[in-house]
Amino acid sequence: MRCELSAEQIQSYRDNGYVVLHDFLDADELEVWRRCVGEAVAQRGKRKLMDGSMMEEDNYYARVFAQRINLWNDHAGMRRLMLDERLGKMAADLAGVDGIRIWHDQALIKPPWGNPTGWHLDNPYWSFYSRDAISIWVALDDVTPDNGCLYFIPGSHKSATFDNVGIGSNIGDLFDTYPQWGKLEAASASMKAGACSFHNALLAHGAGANMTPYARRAMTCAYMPDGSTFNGQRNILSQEQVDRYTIGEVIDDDAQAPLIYHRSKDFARFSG
Ligand SMILES: O=C(O)CCC(=O)C(=O)O
Ligand SMILES: [Fe+2]
Repeated sequence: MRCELSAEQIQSYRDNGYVVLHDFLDADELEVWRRCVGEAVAQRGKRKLMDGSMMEEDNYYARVFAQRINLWNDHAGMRRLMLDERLGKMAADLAGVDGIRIWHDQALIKPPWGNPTGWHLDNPYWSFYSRDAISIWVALDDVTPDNGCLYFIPGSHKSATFDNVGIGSNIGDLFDTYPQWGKLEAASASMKAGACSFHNALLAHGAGANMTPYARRAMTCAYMPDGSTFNGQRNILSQEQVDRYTIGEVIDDDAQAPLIYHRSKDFARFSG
């Protein structure tokens, strides 16, 4: 895994709200990621979350992608991959924060001839608000505009708010709320399998349709800066967790949102 980040890459992330890292995984690592994601997704069946509280619908959205969330919860190999401290350090360095927790991982598998992923922001859906939240998106197949690569509106993270604009089947609905972004050109992010991108969770992004007869597989993880507080939204939490937290309380439950990296010297949980 190539984890080094140059000062230019960090600056580019801060300016544009995303950065693409080519040659992230080598061929052997890519095989491990593909195998683990394949096993974990197969084992989930139609359940999006392990507890079955979110099931796959049979509609337009199910043909955007198969979404299987928090595979680190129920597959040992995914747990090893997702809890890797090196990923947390990359996210912390890009976001400019001290500590990183997993909010949720998710496999996003756009099926053959799959629908596009509408323009959206990530963080407004989550149970905490942060301008520094960040996600990694790892390409498990080569991705191009032909099969549903990501697109970003560079710099949009700077003027985004936390208002949630639901994601529907009109891919451009987000631009009704942010008409100034609707005049800008999007950047496509073609990648070879094994490359990855990081994007700010307030950056406008989407993905094209899959115009090929092959699946477009991606493994992603959403990260929460350590110290983030509950905002009252359920998102992936259980009703019991929602009832337990009060608004403004720090989300620091390691069973729900494990701390995978912290800059403090005494953080050595996963580095042995
Ligand atoms: O893979 C996709 O189609 C969308 C990915 C996305 O929205 C994300 O990773 O936040
Ligand atoms: Fe997203």
